[in-house]
Amino acid sequence: MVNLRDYGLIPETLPKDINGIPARITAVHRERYEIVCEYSETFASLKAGVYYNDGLESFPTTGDFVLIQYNPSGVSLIIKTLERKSKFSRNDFSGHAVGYVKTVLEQVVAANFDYVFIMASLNKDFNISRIERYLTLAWQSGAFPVVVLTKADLVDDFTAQVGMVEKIALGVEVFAVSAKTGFGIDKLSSYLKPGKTIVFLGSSGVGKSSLVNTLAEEEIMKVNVIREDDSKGRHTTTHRQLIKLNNGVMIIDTPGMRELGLWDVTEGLGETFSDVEVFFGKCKFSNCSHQSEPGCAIKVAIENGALPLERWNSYLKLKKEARFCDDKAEYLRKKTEWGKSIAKYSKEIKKRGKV
Ligand SMILES: Nc1nc2c(ncn2[C@@H]2O[C@H](COP(=O)(O)OP(=O)(O)OP(=O)(O)O)[C@@H](O)[C@H]2O)c(=O)[nH]1
Ligand SMILES: [Mg+2]
Repeated sequence: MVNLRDYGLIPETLPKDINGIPARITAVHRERYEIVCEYSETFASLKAGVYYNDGLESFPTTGDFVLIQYNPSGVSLIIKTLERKSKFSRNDFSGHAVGYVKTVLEQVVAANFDYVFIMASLNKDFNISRIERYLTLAWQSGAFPVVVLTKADLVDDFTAQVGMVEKIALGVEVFAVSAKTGFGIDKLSSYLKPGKTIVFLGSSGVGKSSLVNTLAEEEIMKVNVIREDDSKGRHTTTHRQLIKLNNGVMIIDTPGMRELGLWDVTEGLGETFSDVEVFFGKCKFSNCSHQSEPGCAIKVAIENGALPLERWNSYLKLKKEARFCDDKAEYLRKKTEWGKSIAKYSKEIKKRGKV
């Protein structure tokens, strides 16, 4: 028997009078879900009437807790997605998603994690604004970010890079590690606690799966042996997978994302850029646009070095994107509502015609 507490479930938080039994999603395939429940690790599919017809239930994702009707001799049936304590969600503007407003606009890609390990490689593609972007996403998710700089064995001195990240990752711990030599891994121990779930985020090739294997002390995840100056072997991990290590910690390994755009980061911005936002409200004019007005606190802070210009530019860039996301989401919501009312109206017309 599996105890789902070991998988992070707090049974006391389950809704009262539930149908079915709880389970956790460990991977999502096209139509099949890998799950773990008290009886076994098994497969499940969605109950169509719940997920497709009325469209009110949010589609499960890796890390989700769900309720299932257990089938001991075949595929179980997922009947409900339980409330999430944290999530990464992407706004889906492709128009491919089906369902009503809630599901059209939100594609949840991982759920119920405690920490986000933002991973970037020390030896190349070291990019501060990408880390800022990940930090914003992480704060937005409801979990706690940690920055893990990888491949420490390939650089002689990483103190400058760690310092640069520490400057922008306010209130967040920054570690340099090597999955190859084991350097720095012991420093992560305060996050590697039984029952906790950590999601690994970062570009392809930074060493997410390698770190899983080092922590697991076995080859759980496939890692391609690539030449360091070669881009071959990228996108080795192809789907998100929740792995439970022997020490009880769970990791959601993710494929490196090519695009990090179009996530709604409105809330996460305030936390990531708290050093920028302290200057707000200090301008001479309360409606200052921080462009050329006299007495602009931002302008002064940039001039006297209190606010680095790059930091201000990053803030503006992400803010613009968040606003675009908000507008677009609102636009699509209205459009969907409008579509629905048209459909209702034409149904009524047809009905009247029949009478
Ligand atoms: N030298 C060195 N190489 C590493 C380290 N960690 C990972 N690598 C190498 O980097 C390459 C990519 O590692 P992966 O673990 O597959 O990277 P990933 O982030 O999981 O990549 P995707 O699955 O494509 O998103 C492999 O060739 C690893 O051997 C490290 O700490 N030191
Ligand atoms: Mg991988």
